[in-house]
Formats: sequence, C-alpha cells, structure tokens
Amino acid sequence: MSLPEGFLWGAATAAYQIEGAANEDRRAPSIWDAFSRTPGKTLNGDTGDVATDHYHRWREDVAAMAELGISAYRFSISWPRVMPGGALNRKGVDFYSRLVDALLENGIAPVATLYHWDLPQELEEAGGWPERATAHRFAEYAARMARALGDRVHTWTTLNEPWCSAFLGYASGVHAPGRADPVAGLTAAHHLNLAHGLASRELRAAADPSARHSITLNPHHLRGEPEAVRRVDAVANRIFLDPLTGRGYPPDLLEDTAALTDWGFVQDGDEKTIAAPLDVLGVNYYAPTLVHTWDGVSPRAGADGHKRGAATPFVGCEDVEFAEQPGPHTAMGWPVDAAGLEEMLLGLRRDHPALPLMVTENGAAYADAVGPDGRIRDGDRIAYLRDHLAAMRRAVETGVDVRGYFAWSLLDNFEWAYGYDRRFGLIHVDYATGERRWKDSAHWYKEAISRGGPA
Ligand code: PNW
Repeated sequence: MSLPEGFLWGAATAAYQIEGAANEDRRAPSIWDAFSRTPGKTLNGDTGDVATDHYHRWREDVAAMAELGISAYRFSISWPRVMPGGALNRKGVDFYSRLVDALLENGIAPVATLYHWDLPQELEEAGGWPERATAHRFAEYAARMARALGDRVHTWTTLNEPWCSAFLGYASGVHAPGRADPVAGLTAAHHLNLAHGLASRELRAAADPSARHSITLNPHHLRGEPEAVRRVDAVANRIFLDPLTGRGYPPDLLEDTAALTDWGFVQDGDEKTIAAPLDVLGVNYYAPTLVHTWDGVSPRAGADGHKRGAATPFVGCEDVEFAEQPGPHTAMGWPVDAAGLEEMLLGLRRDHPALPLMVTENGAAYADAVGPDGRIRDGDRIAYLRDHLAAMRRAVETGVDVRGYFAWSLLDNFEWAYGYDRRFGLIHVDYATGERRWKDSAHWYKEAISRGGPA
C-alpha cells in the first residue's frame, strides 16, 4: 500500500449542517438562520433549526466514528454559538471542548474549522465580509478558540471554501447572506483572505506548537477552452491560492475586473498578512468544471441555475459558458469524474510543489432508499468513493504529498440551499425521529479504512 505513514482517514461535517439547537445555550443567529428563514431561499423552506440534532446526539455520533475506524474527524465551530454578541459564551465552548475530549478518548484526531459559513448575523448587519472590520472580529474569535481548545486540536483550519462564502454569498446570492453584487463578492474575497492571515497569526501564537495550520479551498478543476479556463481560474482559484502562497493577487485578475473595481480595498501590508505560513492546504473536490468562451450569438448554455440569467458567481467571466458534461451525474447534478481529482492534485503539486495537501471533502449525494429490510443499498456512493480514493492514491504514487482524506459527510445533513433533500451521508438520518442508520457505504468505508485503501 502506497499511502504514507500517519495518513488521516476521516469524515467531515459542518456546524450549521448538523447541530440544530439553534436557540439553545445563548447561541446567536447566523446569516444562515436569517437566510434559511427567508421564504424562497432554501428548498422546501428548510432551516438548520434542528438539523441532525447533533448538539444533543454527539456522543452517539462519536461512537459511530469510533466504530467506523476513522483516525480524524473534521468538524466546524459555530462562531455565533461560542461568541454571541462578541463575548465568549462558556456553554458554547464547553460543547466543543467535550466533543474534542471524546474524540481524543477514541483515538480520533480533531480537525477543527473556524468558519464553515455561519457568520454571526450581527456582523452581517454591520457590513458582513465586504466590511474590513469583519476580518478583525474573526481574528479575535480565532484567538479565543486557540486558548480554549488549542491544547487538544490536531489541525486548525481557518476557513472552509472562501470562494463559496464570497461569491455564492455576495455575488450570486444563492447562499447566505444572499446579496448579488460582484464588487461585494470581490471585496468579501479579499477580507476572507485577510481574515485567514490575521487568524493564522493568532492561532500560531496561542495553540499547541505541534498543531498544523491550514485553510480549505474548493479549487475548481477546469477543463475546456484556454481563455475561458484562464479567466475562471483567476477569479475562482488564484484569487485565493496566489495571495495565500505569497504571490499576491494575480495581475490578470486585476485586469479582468478593472471595469468593476480598482481593488482599493487591498491595503499596504495585506498581502504579507495573507501569506501566513501554511502547514497543509485542504482541498475539497466533487466534480470538474467545463468552460467555453461564449460566441455572443448562440443561446447561453448552462450547467445549472446560477448560469441561466441569474447573477454569476464568476465575476468578470460573463462571456464564459459553463457546459453540461456527458456521463453520469449525482443527485446534485454534478458529473461523476474521478480522474478530475487526480488531475487537480497533480496541478496543485505542479503550481505549489512544497505545499502538503489534504482532501478535506469528497463525496456524493444520491437518492438513497431504505429497503424493506432496513438496508440502504447505496452502491452508487460506494463506487464514487472507491473511484475517487483510487484516483487520490494514483496522485500519491506519482509523488503528490497528500496527508489525509475526509469523506463528505459522516451524516446526512442540511445541504444549504437544497435543505434536507440531498443526502451526502455515510450514515442515513431519519429527520422525523433523528434515528441514524448505516448505509452500505459506511460499512464499505470501514473496510476500506481497515485495509488502508479503496481495494
Ligand atoms: C461544499 N458550488 O459546498 C461544502 O463545504 C459543504 O458544506 C457542502 O455540504 C458540500 O460541499 C456539498 O455541497 C459546496 O456550487 C457547495 O460550486 C456549492 C458549491 C461548491 C461546494
């Protein structure tokens, strides 16, 4: 077997998607509470008020992780739960402290993400991510968490997928807080980068020196016509990767967006702050993206809603077409393409040879059905995981430094704008009762972990 010593086998979740207990123990509302309670924003009007009720069932969930045999668990901390009104909430912190202790007792390394999209609503009302002060509030929150949990957390991740926060949240508006303004999207992206840099500094200063520090991106693995690829790569990938790795913002990105903004929101010294040392880069992969340059005449193609008339999250790429891809798709409508994961890892290695990587999310939504015998035969999910694990292993065999793999997700959960309709879990959740049931894929993943690979 070719995976390195100490390779982390994990599963991932996020606070708002699983916890519920939205009004308990002084938790304040986040932008996702406000957004999901606004009619028309999520499928069926679903909210995270109860979700999988993990806030009450966490012991049972940790027991399932131990039974699965994972060596790491990637979860996120709810900022409005631990710092409602900007002050530390002991009860909120205690929840994560108990969780971390239980993980460690079971030999599971805690991989904690500080921000998986649940900005305190009060900070959105003060301007949200397009407001520079939000980055400083985030650094204060990071410092508090480092002091509270830093003696026990194995890996810290500042942000999950800042592309989604900035551009789905502020440019296309399909995610909270639902604003549709391209300049707000770009400004938010910069302030998220800055927040990462400022928080990283606080985490390094206060957390255990053996902890690793990271950020998780969702690099878009692009295929298609080179000019379209270049444009999308600039505003979706290099806008984060380049400043994070000390290269500053790419000149072609500044040019592509010059008609919108002069980037005056970037202040002297910001790029240096953003380039804080990274021990590992987390990458989430679900599917590749196929792009062409629009000929200006044909009816616009579009692989999904936000590309048909609605505001695009790809700011400055209005003449790019996102093409349908042939072959099988998951219940998200995303193509199944394991080779894309291998190519993405190789591409990152080519562009950033010294940067260790970790696959912090990979998985698939399917319309799972509980059979009369109570079994959930999700062979399609097993095939997806098997093929993607094999693709990751090929990349490792070619020399890519991959430190871990986290299946998305441990449990079925609140899938953002799609509510409870799309199920990504290894473990099925009956939302009427909260009951958990292992899908065939959970049994398969347990076997894969114990043998150290997909087959
Ligand atoms: C990621 N897109 O979200 C998130 O990190 C998870 O919380 C989420 O449940 C998972 O992937 C599955 O969706 C994404 O539109 C949501 O490009 C949307 C996009 C990408 C990632």
